[in-house]
Amino acid sequence: MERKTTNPTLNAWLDERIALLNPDNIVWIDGTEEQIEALRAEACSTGELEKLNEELLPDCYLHRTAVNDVARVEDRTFICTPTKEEAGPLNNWKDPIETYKMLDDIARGSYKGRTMYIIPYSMGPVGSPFSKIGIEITDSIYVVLNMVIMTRVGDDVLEALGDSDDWVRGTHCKVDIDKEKRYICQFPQDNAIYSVNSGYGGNVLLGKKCFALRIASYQGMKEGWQAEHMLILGIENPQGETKYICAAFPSACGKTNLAMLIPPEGYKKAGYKVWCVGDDIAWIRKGNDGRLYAINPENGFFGVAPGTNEKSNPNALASVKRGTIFTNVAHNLDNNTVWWEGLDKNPPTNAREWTGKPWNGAVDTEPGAHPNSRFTAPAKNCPCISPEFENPAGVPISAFVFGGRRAKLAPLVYQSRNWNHGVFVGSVMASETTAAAFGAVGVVRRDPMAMRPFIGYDCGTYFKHWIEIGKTIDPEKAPKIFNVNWFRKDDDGNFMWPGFGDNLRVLEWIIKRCEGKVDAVETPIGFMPKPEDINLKGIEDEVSIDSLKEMLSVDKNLWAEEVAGIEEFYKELGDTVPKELHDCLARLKANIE
Ligand code: OXD
Ligand code: MN
Repeated sequence: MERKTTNPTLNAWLDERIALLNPDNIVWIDGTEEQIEALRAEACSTGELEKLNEELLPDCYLHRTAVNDVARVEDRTFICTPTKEEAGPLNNWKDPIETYKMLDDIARGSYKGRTMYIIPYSMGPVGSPFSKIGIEITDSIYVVLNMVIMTRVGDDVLEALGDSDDWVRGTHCKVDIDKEKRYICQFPQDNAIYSVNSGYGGNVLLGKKCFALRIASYQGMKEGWQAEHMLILGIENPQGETKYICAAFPSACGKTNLAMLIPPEGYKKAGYKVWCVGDDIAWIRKGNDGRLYAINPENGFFGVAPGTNEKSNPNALASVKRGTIFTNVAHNLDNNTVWWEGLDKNPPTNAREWTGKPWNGAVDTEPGAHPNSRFTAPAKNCPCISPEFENPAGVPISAFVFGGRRAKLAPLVYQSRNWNHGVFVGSVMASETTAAAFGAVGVVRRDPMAMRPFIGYDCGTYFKHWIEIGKTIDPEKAPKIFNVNWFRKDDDGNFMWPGFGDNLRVLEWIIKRCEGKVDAVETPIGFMPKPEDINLKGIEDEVSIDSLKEMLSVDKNLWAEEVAGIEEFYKELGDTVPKELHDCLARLKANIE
């Protein structure tokens, strides 16, 4: 093998991997346009990618995964810690020694007849104090091309790494895409990830969920920082001052839409702007001034295509117009472009659906795009990408926002009383499931900080880490913590809040609270806006003041049920849930009685 580095741990690991996997060829990915273009051409020649219309979608490609391999697989995802307790009750656990052996047995010789690609990548701008380096080996060009969009790839990463041992070992082997032998395993103590028998994004782009959340959350706990499943957005007021918010939502709550929000007309006219720093993951640490700062460790968006349209997210739509890889969407054969449900009302009539079968776009047929079909788009394409996107120091965080999909219970917005109470609010986050995910519809799934599938260690210990972080920040400088619910429904089952760009009306109240510019009402669950402090100008026809009052009400009976649900959840999490959170629960219980 060509040695590209003197790094002893990297070279030893590669030697060992090569001996095990037995590739025909080995290619170091340097991220140069020349190399990437050659890989695209190769993938097109084998059918792994299809080149789309160069005029309408320059540098864009279509990929189809195996039909059994279309989403993250939580039941096949394991945290491999020395003891089961370290992984905690929410994670699937496997013994690390046995699991390495099992995975090696599955992967052994599987690169025979294939090429091993070695991808040096940085999560975060190369050289930023926030950033971390990973090496992923893979036998998939699709993975290489996605990683090149989603992370920073190239020789400068190897240079930044030097001879350090602080890098994440990532092994990806397609093997046979056998769903019975599919495993996505994280070894937090070893900085290692091992993924076999999948070719789908979240399972194989190891920088994303596996590293930037599961491994990084563990690193953060050990090293005093945080890796969170949060978007980061900046709100610039007419005076040109920008405040940053980090927000966590479970899947199917419109996170990417919020991250790229377009201000309502009135706000636009007044001079408000919204800037996207990140749509999925935030790495957070204390800056020299004692405030918390966040970076987006990613370099692109791996977004859900269906439902993305001119109204829901024009910025995302603009982002996928060039240099994008589409996965499992419908292929319009008339003009060699792509389509998905919810893009517009004109499905192509001469098309292939996501599996590649002929499709005529009739509404009563199967969907054209898979519900979890995706786009992989460079962040720099986004019209509202923040000027601070590449800032190695990150952006200062004014507020953390938690949210979920609750038809009745949670008000439009409330603020926690203090940091610990905010951690409590995040810890009990829950969302009613939608058709797209997790079996039954409308069931409340607890998803603490939207991190349920992504905490690389014990959940109660993760809460404790949040509490500890709070102890190190001056309360004056700590981000304020809020909860929002865009999904409240009236008794007829209609959504009460218009959502999308109008969510800025709620974020405006949040920012004003952070600046001490607006009062609030204390309620049993926390601080709530006075209805007149949420700006309804321009949407008076859609949202009456009475409706707003309803959205800001606390139904004590429902909250009593919620308390029972939280008690049950904390019991499931066991005795690592910190006392501070039990105290918050006791206070909530007393308040609503
Ligand atoms: C994602 C997810 O793909 O959270 O970002 O599922
Ligand atoms: Mn996500």
